[in-house]
Amino acid sequence: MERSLVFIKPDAMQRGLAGEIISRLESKGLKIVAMKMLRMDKALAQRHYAVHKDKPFFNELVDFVTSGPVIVMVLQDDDAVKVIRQTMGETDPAKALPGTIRGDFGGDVSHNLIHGSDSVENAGSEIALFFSAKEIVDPFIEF
Ligand code: DAT
Ligand code: MG
Repeated sequence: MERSLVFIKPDAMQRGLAGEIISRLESKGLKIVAMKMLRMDKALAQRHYAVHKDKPFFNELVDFVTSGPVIVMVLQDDDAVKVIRQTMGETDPAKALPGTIRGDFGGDVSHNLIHGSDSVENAGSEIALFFSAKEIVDPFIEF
């Protein structure tokens, strides 16, 4: 079982796409094991995107992702990281295949609707940035 950090970015929230995006991820078999809505402050956004701190788009990225609320989730499944990245599509929506979230709902490279961790290792540190251990709930339900 693998876990990944996903958040629905402010553009998707503003466009009313949160439900559709969550629905696609659930339909694909990913289990929600943590979820909350928040507005990131600059410090959190800078830490989350620290690997990009020397990129020319860093300030624009931090401004965008702090511009409104996000829904942040921990999703769990076998191969969660890869499955989520495939469901998201490529970073640039213009290059993302039809059938992917970014391919179907468009936007541009700066406003691409969704974040998903790119490796198991990064997923672990990203999850720890947003959630404490007790906020992550085991998805096993006994009726
Ligand atoms: P991803 O979100 O697909 O993991 P990434 O980690 O390379 O992509 O970049 C993080 C975010 O930074 C991305 O979702 C949007 C923004 N970004 C990436 N490349 C960009 C570019 N060339 N111009 C503007 N923003 C960019
Ligand atoms: Mg990335």
